[in-house]
Amino acid sequence: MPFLNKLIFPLLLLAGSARAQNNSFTSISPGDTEADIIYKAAHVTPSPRQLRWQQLELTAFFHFGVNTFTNKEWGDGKEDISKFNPIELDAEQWVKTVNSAGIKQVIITAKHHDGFCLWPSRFTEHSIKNTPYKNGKGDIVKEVANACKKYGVGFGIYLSPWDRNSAYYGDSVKYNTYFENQLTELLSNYGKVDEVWFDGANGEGPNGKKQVYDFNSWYKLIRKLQPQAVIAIQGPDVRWVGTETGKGRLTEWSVLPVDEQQQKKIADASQKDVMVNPVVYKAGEDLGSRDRLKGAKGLVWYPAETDVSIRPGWFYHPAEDAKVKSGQELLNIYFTSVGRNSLLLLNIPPDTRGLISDSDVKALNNWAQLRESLFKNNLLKEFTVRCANGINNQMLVSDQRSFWTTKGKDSTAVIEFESPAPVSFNVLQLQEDITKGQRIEKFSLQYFQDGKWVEITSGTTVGYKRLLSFKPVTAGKVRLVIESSRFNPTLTNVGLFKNDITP
Ligand code: FUL
Repeated sequence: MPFLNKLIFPLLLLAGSARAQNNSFTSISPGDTEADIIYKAAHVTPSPRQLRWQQLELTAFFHFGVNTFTNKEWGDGKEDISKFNPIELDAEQWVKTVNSAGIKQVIITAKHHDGFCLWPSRFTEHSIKNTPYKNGKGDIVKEVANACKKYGVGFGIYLSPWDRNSAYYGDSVKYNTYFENQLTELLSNYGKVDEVWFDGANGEGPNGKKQVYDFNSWYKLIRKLQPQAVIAIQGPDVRWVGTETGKGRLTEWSVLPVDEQQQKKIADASQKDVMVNPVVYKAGEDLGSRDRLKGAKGLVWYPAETDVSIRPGWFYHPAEDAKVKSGQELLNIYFTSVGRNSLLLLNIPPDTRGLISDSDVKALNNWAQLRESLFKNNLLKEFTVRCANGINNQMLVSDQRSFWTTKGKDSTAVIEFESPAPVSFNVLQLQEDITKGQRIEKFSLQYFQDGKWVEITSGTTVGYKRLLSFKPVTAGKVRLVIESSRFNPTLTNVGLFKNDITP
């Protein structure tokens, strides 16, 4: 408990003001029964900043820096920064390109592990101010922030705590002050910041020493200067899904035991080496099911983010031009990230010119077209909806911004959909109303054939969005069976879609 006190409770205090207005945290008392815990879990909801973030669905990373010019993934901080000169740099091209593919927020690597700053920081010489770029007068953080403002796109910063250049690194007090100064510059000089992304990697500095980070002070500073910003990964608002494959868990809860927010736990699980074997999740692996919640000291809304690069590396490497993920591969990733109750953070690294290269632009456009054609027509719109214990049944297949739920205390339901003519479909989309919490634990989709109901597909969690694809089925009568839920289930939408190219 003292250990927990030290690491968790400062975090909770920071979330305090937000918690007064919402229910993103609940404590568990020693006397709470299993049923009490599940009731509490069903009523934990996102904070306003988390809700906005989850509704974005898609965000982008721009990994760009001195590594782009040295062709490295992790720089060691000794790079010759006179090589940094992206003479055609056009941040508007970056932002427009990703935004036209449906991405609503971007994050720029203001400083990666090598310590090089893309803005003219007053606190180091290892920055853009000492490069040939715009004769030392450039500021790429500002260029990206301005482009975001112009196109109405959210703006976020990645500031690596691990800094392989700073002489202060490893001298905890000095480095923490240095970091806080840099963070203050970024949070004060570029307008609204919507996300701050702290990486979990924590290696050695130039003197071989390891740094003890003062995350709690940094969180306080962010809450003070940019209260709307979510703090991701080494932070209290957004959790790393735990793999960079683009494939999240089949069962993904946003309500977790509070110790999943422990700074040490996050750091221990993060990347230790530049090359890692990808974590591949098996069915049944999850962080928030009933068994996992037993013994929790508190429950917290802590949604997952799936980060993956459009290329094998995070930074641009010419040798990877032919290895850009195709629109179809990105669609598969959309299903295994957004479609598994996680936000997708897709990295698109600009090249040495300072532009997103043609191959990446093509793949992004193609991905957007595939999503657009797949999701444009919800076939259930023509169906009538029946559910004996349901409230707002017909709303499920309309564009209305409301939610469906069950009467009384019913935690199960059978929702039937019927149309005069059979239709063919191969994708199911479900969305819970997460402003009420995450509740559905088990569901199945069935169709009526030869006098009986036949299962098409089934799943566990839904959350913000669940997508399932299957072999095409043709039917005029289908039903969604909610087999188990933590409290009255809610849904904002049920969709059936047909695509000729199935993931
Ligand atoms: C990792 C870093 O080490 C990678 O270089 C990259 O920035 C990725 C998003 O996070 O932990």
